Amino acid sequence: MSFPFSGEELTGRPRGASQLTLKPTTEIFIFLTFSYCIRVDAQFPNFYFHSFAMIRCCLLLLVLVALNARAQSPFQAQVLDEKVQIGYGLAIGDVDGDKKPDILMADKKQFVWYRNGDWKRFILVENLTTSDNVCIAARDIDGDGKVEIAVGAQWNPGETSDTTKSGSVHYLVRPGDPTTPWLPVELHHEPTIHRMRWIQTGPKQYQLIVLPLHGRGNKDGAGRGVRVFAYERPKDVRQPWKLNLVDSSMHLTHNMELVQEGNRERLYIGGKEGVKIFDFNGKQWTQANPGAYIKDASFGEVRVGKKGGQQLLAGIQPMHGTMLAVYDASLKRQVIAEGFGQGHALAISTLTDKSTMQIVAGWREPDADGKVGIKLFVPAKSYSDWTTYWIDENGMACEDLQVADLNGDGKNDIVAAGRATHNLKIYWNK
Ligand SMILES: [Ca+2]
Ligand SMILES: [Ca+2]
Ligand SMILES: [Ca+2]
Repeated sequence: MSFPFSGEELTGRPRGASQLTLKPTTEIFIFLTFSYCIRVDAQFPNFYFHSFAMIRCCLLLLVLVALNARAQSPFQAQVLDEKVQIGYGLAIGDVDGDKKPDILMADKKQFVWYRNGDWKRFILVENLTTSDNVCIAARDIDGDGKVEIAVGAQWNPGETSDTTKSGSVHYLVRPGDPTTPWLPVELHHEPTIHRMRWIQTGPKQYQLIVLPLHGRGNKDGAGRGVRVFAYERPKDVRQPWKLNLVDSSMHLTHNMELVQEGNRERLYIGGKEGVKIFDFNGKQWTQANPGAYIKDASFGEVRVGKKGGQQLLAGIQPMHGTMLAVYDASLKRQVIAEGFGQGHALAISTLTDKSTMQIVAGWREPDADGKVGIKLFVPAKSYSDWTTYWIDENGMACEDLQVADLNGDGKNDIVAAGRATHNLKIYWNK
C-alpha cells in the first residue's frame, strides 16, 4: 500500500489542520536519546568519544525526523470561510467557465459560490423563501462548459403537508456576469424538499432529481411514500417543466447517489427502506429490483464507488446515524466505523492510494470523545481490513462534503462545510 502514513491512527490538531503532532512514543525516544547523550558526556569527557556519541545521536534524531515526516497527513487544510451559518449543501462545478471547478454552497439564507483561484465569495441569490435554504445542484447539462444551477429552500421538515410553508424548487437563470445575482424561476415542489442532483439520462440528456425527506402528511417517517420527481428542463425555462415520477414508495429519503453506466446514470436512493435503484428507459423511470436493492438497514447517506470491475457501496446508517457500513458487489455488509455523532457526509473516491477506493466520512455532532470531524478510511487491497485516519479532528462539524480535484494536479481534494463550526475548508491532497 502506498499510503504515506504510519500504521496507527494519527493525531490532528484541534482546528483541523491536517498537520500532525509527534507521537508520544517518538517524544519519549527523543528524550531518552538526549539523556543518554548527556550521561555519556559526563562519564567520558574525552573529546573524540564525545564527538562520536554526538554524531550517533544526531543520526538517530535524523531518522526520527524522517519517520515523523512519513506520518504527516497528505491533506493540508485551507479555510475559505469562517462565517458560514449552516452550510447545508455543497456542489462542485465550473460557474464562470474558466475550466476550473468552483465551489457552490447552500447556506442558511444565501446560495453562494467561491471562485477557484482567489476563492472570492459571490451571492447567487438570497432570502429566496421565509425558511432556510437546504440544497443546490450544479452541472453543465448543455455542454457549454458552465454549470446550470437549481436550488431547494423553505426547509421546514416538521411541515409535511402545506406546500406554501414547506419546500421550494427554483432554477437559477444565469446573468451575463455570473458574479452578479442570478434570477430564480419557481418550479413545482413537494413539501420537505431536501436534496437535488442533475442526473444524466442519455447522451446529452439530463433531468433534475428532487428528493424530499418525507411523503405528504408523514409523521415519524410513516404514511404516504415520498414523491420523487425528475424535472426536464424546457428550452424556455419559464415554461412548465415536464415532471416524471421516479418513485413514491420510500420514507425518510435522506440522500441519493448517481452511478455512471455507459452514457447514462442510475439513481440510488437511500432511506428508511434501505437502498432502491431506478433507471430512466427513455420514456419513464422504473425500479431496477423488486423490493429494495439493500434492505437490511436504513440509510442516511449513500455513496457508490466503481474501480477495476469492483463496486463498493457505503452508507451512514441509520439517518443521522452512528455507523459507517460498506457493501461489496455481493452485498455483504461490513461495519467499518461506529460512534459518529450524526454522520452526515460521505464520499468514495481515490484519494491517497490509486489502487483502491477510499471512503471519507464526516459527522456534525460530538462523538463519544466529544469531537466532530472527518475521517478517512483506507482499505487493504481485499477491502476486508480498513485503517482509519483523521482528516479533521474536531475542527469541522461536518454538514456536507465533496471530493474533487480542485487544482488539477491529478489528486482529489476534499471540501467540507461545518454547521456548528461555521466554516468551509478545502483539504488539499499534497
Ligand atoms: Ca471556474
Ligand atoms: Ca451549461
Ligand atoms: Ca488536487
